Amino acid sequence: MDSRLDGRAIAKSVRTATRNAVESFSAHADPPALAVVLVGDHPASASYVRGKKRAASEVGIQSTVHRRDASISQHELLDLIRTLNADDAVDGILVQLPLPDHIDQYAVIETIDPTKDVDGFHPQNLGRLLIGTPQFVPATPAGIMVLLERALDDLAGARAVVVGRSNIVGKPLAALLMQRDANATVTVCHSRTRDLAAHTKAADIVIAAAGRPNLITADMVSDGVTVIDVGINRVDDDSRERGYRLVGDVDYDAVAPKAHAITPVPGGVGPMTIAMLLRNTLQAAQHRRA
Ligand code: NAD
Ligand code: L34
Repeated sequence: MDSRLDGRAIAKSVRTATRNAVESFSAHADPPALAVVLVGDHPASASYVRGKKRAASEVGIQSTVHRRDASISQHELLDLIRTLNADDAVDGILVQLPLPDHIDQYAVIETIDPTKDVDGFHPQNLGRLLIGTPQFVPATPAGIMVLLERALDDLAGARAVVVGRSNIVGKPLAALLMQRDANATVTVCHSRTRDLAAHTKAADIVIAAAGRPNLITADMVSDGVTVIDVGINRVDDDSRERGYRLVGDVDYDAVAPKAHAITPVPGGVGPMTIAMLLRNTLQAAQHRRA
C-alpha cells in the first residue's frame, strides 16, 4: 500500500479554496496585500520568498518583497516595519528568518503589528495560540495539522511525538496537537532528550523538525506510524545540476513501508507552509477591512 502523503496536492487544494475566497473578497475591495521583508542573501530564504511571491500571485494576493542588504541596522529594519504597520494598504507583514546575527530577531517580531502578523510569531499571537483563542496560526504547524487531518480520521488520544522545540515549528505544533479540538497526547523531544528512539517507537504520530538528515530511521518507528517530515536539509550531490539535493530528517525509503502515512521531502510540508501563509493573509485582510 502506498503510504505517501502528497503535500503538493493537498497544498494545491488549500490554495484553490483560498483563490476562490480571495476572488469574492476582491469583488468589492482591493485584493489582500502581503509585504515580505527579506534581509541579506541567504540562498534558501531567497528561494522560499520567490515561492511565496509566485503562490500569492496565483491566488490573487498582491505581494511586495522589501529586499534589504545584510548590513542593514536594527534601527533601520524596525523603521521599515513601523512604516509597513502604518501603511493601510498592507494587510500582512512577514519577515523571512533567519536574520543576520547583529539583529535581535525577537525585537523585530515584536515590532510587527499583531493584526498584520501573518506568520503568527508575535508573542501576542503565540500566547493566544497557547490559550486556545488563536488569531494567526504559524503556517508550518497549521499545514501539518491539515496533513494529519487528511491522514487520520481522529487524533484524539493519539500519541504524538514532536522532535524539535523551535518557536516556529515544535512549540506551536505541540500547542495545536494538545488543543481541545485535536486531543492528542504530546511528547516534545529535543537535542537533550535521552533515548529518542524509545519515544518515537511508542508513537502513533512522529513529527520530525530537527534539521538533521536521517535522524529518524526505520528501527525507530512502529508499524502503522504516521510520519510528518518537516526537515529541509541540503546535502551535496554532484549528480544534480545545482550541486545538492533536499532531504528531510527521516530515512524515507526505509520508513515508508512501515508507515500508514508519510510526507516526502520535497513535496510534503514545504508547500503546505506556503499555502497556509496565503490563507492567513486573506484572513488578515478580512479581519482588518471588515
Ligand atoms: P531549529 O533549527 O531552530 O532547531 C532544531 C531543533 O531540533 C531544536 O529544538 C533541537 O533541540 C532539535 N534537535 C536538534 N538535533 C536533535 C537531535 N539529534 N535529536 C533530537 N532533537 C534535535 O528548528 P526549526 O526552525 O523548527 O527547523 C527544523 C527543520 O525544519 C530545519 O531543517 C528547517 O529547515 C525545517 N523547516 C521546514 C519548514 C517547512 O515549511 N518545511 C518550516 C520551518 C522549518
Ligand atoms: N518568517 N521565516 C518566516 N516564516 C516562515 O514560514 C519561514 N519558513 C522557514 C524558514 N524561515 C521562515 C519558511 O517559509 C522554512 N520555510 C519554507 C518555505 C517553503 C519551503 C520550505 C521551507 C518549500 O517550498 N519547500 C519545497 C522545496 C523548495 C526547494 O526546492 O528549495 C518543498 O517541497 O519542501
